[in-house]
Amino acid sequence: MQGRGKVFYRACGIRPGVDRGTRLGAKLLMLDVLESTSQTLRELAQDGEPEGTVVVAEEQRAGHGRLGRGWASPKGGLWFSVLLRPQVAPADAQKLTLMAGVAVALALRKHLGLEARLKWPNDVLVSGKKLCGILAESRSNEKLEYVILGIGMNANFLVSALPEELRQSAITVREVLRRTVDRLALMRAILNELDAGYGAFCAGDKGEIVARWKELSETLGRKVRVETGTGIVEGVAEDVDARGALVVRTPDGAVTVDSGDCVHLR
Ligand code: BT5
Repeated sequence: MQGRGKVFYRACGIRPGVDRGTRLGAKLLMLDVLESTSQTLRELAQDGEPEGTVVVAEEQRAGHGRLGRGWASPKGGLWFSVLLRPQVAPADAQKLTLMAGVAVALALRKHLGLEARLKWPNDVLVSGKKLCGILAESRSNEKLEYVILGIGMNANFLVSALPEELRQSAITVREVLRRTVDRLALMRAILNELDAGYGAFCAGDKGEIVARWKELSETLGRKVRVETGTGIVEGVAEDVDARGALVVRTPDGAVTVDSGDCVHLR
C-alpha cells in the first residue's frame, strides 16, 4: 500500500506512514473527495475486504451521522473509517462506539495535550463543544458480519468553514491549539489507541471499556435531556451500565436509555 498511499497523498495532502505497526490501518486508502468514507468502506467490506482497512478522505460530499443526519466534512478535517470484523454477538457491537470514543480522547490527550472528554454516546468534546463524532454501523445476519467505524474529526479548519447552525456547538483542533496539526500523525495516534481498545474488546472486555469511558465522561453527573425516539427522558445522568446504556435519574426513578440523542443542560 505504500506506493498507493503516496499517489493519494499528492491528491489529498495527508502524508502516508501508518502502513506498519498497528493491525488497524495496515492497509490505508487515501482519497481526495468521497461521498462518505464509511460508504466506500462498506462497499469494500461487502466484497470481502479484510479487517483493519482504513479509508480516509480529504473532503466528504455526503458525510453522515446517526439516523441519516448530515456530517459537515470540509477540506482540512480528518475523516476516516475503519473496518472491523469482531467475532461477537450483534448486541455487543454497541460498546465499540464507547471504545472508539475512549481511543480518540486518549489520542487527543497524549498526542496533542487536549482536555478531551466524552459525551454519551458518541461525541468527543473539548471545552464542551463537539470536536469529533463517532459512528459505528454494523451489518449482521445471525452473526455480526462487520462494523464500519467512522471517525469525523474537526482538525485543520476554522468553524467558519462549517454551516452557520453548527458554529456555536462545534470546535476544531486548529482553533483550540491555534495551529494546524499533522493529520496523519493524529490518525496514527488514534489507530494505535483503537488497536489497544479493540484488542481488549475482542479478548472479552471485562468492563474496562465502560470504566475508562466513565473516567473521561462529561455526561455523568450532568442534568441531561435524552431524546430516545419514543420519548424524552430528563434528569441527572447517573451511570453507564455494562452494555453501554445511559442510566438517568428522573423524578420517577432510574430510566435506562439504550440509544438516543443526549443534550447536556446547564
Ligand atoms: C455523529 O453523528 O456525530 C457521527 C459523525 C461521524 C462522521 C464520520 S466522518 C467519517 C465517516 N464517514 C461518514 O460519512 N461518517 C463518518 P450524530 O451524533 O448523529 O451527530 C450529527 C450531528 O452533528 C449533526 O446533525 C449536526 O448537528 C452535528 N454536526 C455535523 N457536522 C459536524 C461537524 N463537522 N462538527 C460538529 N458537529 C457537526
